[in-house]
Amino acid sequence: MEIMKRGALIVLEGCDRSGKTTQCQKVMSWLQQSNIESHFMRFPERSTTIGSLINKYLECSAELEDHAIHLLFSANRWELMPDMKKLLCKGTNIIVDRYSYSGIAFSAAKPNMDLTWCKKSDSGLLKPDLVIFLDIDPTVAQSRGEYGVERYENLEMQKLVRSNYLKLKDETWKMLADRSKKSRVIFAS
Ligand code: FDM
Repeated sequence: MEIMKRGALIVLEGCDRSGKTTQCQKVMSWLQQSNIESHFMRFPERSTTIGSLINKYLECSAELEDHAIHLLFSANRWELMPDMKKLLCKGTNIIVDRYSYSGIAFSAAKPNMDLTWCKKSDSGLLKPDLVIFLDIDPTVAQSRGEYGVERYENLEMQKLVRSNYLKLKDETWKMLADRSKKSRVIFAS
């Protein structure tokens, strides 16, 4: 009997414009070139009904109470859990651009939002095997292209988000510091 090895759940986290999407693409292309079964996901996943409401909120075309939008971000992860479980069980690795840490770090950066409360709705989600945090000085991120288009892209918010991430990190996180003011290449082929 062939025993199927479970896939790995690898999460990339960081402030806005920290380079997560670029690095996810590099990891994905390396995995594909190496014939390692892998799937890319991102949160929020804006294509679902919940995701489209989140998208409107981020684009500032809808207003939602802070706890309500927090719970929608969380629900967006829960609705994708069955698909993620299936992929992992058949041995596919999943590379995820943002996960529950974004949910907590961003919501808890708002006034009157409590970090402990923000953790609760994600309790029980699949636990990542690896979290890679791309650390960037928020003032450097601010100088990157298209900054300021969406709701949370302002310096005050991003500084609070970064400090929340630092509260959430544990010894298992891989911290990658930004060493250049330009885009970094950490997974160059
Ligand atoms: N964001 C993302 C949250 O506030 N909560 C969440 O749970 C998640 C997953 O949405 F500003 C925020 C973080 C960021 C925005 O932007 C999504 P990108 O460019 O799609 O990562």
